Amino acid sequence: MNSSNSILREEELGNWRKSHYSSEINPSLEGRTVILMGWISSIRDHGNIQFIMLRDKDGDTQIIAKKGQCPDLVYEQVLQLKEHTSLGVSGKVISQRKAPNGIEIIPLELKVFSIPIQAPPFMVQSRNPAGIDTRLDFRAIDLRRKYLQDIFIIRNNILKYIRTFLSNEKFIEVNTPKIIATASEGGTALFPIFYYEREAFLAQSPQIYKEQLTMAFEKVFEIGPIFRAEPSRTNRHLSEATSIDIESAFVDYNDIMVLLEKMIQFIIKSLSEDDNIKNSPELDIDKKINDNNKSFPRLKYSELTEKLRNIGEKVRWGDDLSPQLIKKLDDDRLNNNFYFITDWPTAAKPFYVKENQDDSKICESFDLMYGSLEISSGSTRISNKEILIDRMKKKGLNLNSFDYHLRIFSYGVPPHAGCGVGLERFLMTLTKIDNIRDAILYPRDIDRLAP
Ligand code: AMO
Repeated sequence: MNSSNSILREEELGNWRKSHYSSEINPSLEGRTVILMGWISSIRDHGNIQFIMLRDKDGDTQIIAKKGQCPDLVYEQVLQLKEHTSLGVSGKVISQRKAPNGIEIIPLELKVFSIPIQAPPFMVQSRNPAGIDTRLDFRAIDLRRKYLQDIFIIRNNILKYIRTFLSNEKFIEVNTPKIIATASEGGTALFPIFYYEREAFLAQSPQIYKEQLTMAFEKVFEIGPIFRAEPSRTNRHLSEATSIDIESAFVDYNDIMVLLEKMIQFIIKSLSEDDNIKNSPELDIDKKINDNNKSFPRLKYSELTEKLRNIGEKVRWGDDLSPQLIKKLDDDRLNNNFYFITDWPTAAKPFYVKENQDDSKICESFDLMYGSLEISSGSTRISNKEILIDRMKKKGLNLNSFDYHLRIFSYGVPPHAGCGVGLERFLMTLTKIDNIRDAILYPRDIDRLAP
């Protein structure tokens, strides 16, 4: 592509700087000379006129090179340009109703920063350009697609609204260790690592730390990675996911459900009013704005298992409710809707979850669902040391390895409750993504450790 007799050569940035982003140029700048920088997303050759789409982080700008209208050298250079070239353009703004932002640019001088050596293995203009594995192998190029850029801008804004909401609710954001000594969510999904002379693990969840922090800060949240050794290949499991963990003192699981409901409604409303993304074709919230302004249905675990048995499914009390089983319910309240499944069997939940006062077989817990997808789980936690020790023994846990946690419970742990929301799964419910790997920039799963 970069032949020796080419009049295109790669140049340094030097003293060129962008004067505007694409979003900042409009017909009011008619006649002005601007400097734009980005990459070429498409080129169209119409004989003596060349149309180039120059894309930057905000969108496209049309560059129009007409023979005789722009300098001869620039026209000759334009004829040699290729898609994906990293380019700077100094040019004059003219109005053009049909072009993005109502303008186009007549190029006066070009600066080519980087010429592609070969064409990428897929077209970035199309919505489904290649299988997900090929796309992930070239993820940085895949992310040049408008479709994915919209998804990650939506993700960014969801995080912004979560922080705004929780901060308004007087929570503080914390960061807890990701290299830990013991498992909080059961031993099977752990990633062991070497930690100097000892064995350690990548954190499955900040559970133990967020509970401890309620002693001092009362209301905390953390947005960070959780690591799960998930051997299954599904469209909803990652080995490294992002969790929004929330924990509060002096509340129970009912209060956390109300908080989650408010948070999700706040996010949906904020997205629907966000000028940058409210019109994005990737956003899927229209129905949710109408449906979810009321509280989400709450269905007890025992109610659901009974329903399943009534339609002929062989479900025993205590069994997990798989997505396949939930789909069988065919209940309008559950399809494409947020709802809670509450009061799970105590045996099905981790050691820190509080039993129901009247019936120790069930516990003060919930899963937040969207259709058959689990978005979050939460519970009231055990705050009494003796009860916690007793439960840990019943679960067969080694008390010595939890010594650092148990000792805290001698010093006045408040009643507390909380939940963890899987950000990628939540993003899937608000967009049209059907594979969780497109909800995270560089997914990790059993088959993928790079890029
Ligand atoms: P749980 O294990 O249910 O609960 O995880 C909470 C939420 O995190 C998301 N999640 C995942 N997302 C993608 N890939 C995975 N492998 C994965 N694993 C979990 C899900 C899930 O609902 N400590 C408790 C939370 C709490 O009680 O505060 C916990 O970790 O959306």
